[in-house]
Amino acid sequence: MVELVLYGHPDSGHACKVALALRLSGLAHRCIWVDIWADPASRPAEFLAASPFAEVPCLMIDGVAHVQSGAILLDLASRFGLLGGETPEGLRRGRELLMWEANRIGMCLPQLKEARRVQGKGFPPGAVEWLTLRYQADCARFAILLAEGPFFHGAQPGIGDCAIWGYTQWLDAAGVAPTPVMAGWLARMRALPQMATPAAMFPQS
Ligand SMILES: N[C@@H](CCC(=O)N[C@@H](CS)C(=O)NCC(=O)O)C(=O)O
Repeated sequence: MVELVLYGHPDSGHACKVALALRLSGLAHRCIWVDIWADPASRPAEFLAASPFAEVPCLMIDGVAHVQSGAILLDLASRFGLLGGETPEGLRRGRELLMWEANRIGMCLPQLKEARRVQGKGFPPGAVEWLTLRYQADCARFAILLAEGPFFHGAQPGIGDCAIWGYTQWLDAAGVAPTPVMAGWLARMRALPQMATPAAMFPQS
């Protein structure tokens, strides 16, 4: 059996993407809480040895470190043939969704959330407005990509749904509102039996 160990933190949407994929996959795994707000040097030595930027998520697969949430999701889908990785078309769909997410909605939402947390401190004038405009454009693209749904991968959620969930779960914290299409998908995601709160995904040990 493959050993899967995920380093993450409940405030990291990137780590939540991978935790959700593991939960949906049904693959046995263990999550290890890493304090992303502490001095990186204080993080566990085995984590620092595995993650080149000392960032989460970092997924150990049989002792081999895997970083960058999108790359990890693609690895899981193709290695285990799940969450879109069952077919070449599903995998292509996953790749397209992940690239869109990383470049667009997964770029502006974490920044908007952070801007609210620090009350704009350190953000140049106009940055929040620019990010908000990008989010508004992303909302229209979200509807095009979801199409008839109910999930981005069709009848069942896949890696694309996990990636897009990562930060859309925190629209309130980012100070933006969901469109009706987005609200419907978020409700379906929340209703998944494998869904959990970020704190339950990464309990502090
Ligand atoms: N592009 C990376 C982003 C990872 C990232 O930014 N991780 C943040 C948490 S969301 C982190 O570990 N920050 C702690 C630090 O930089 O010290 C991915 O997709 O995995």
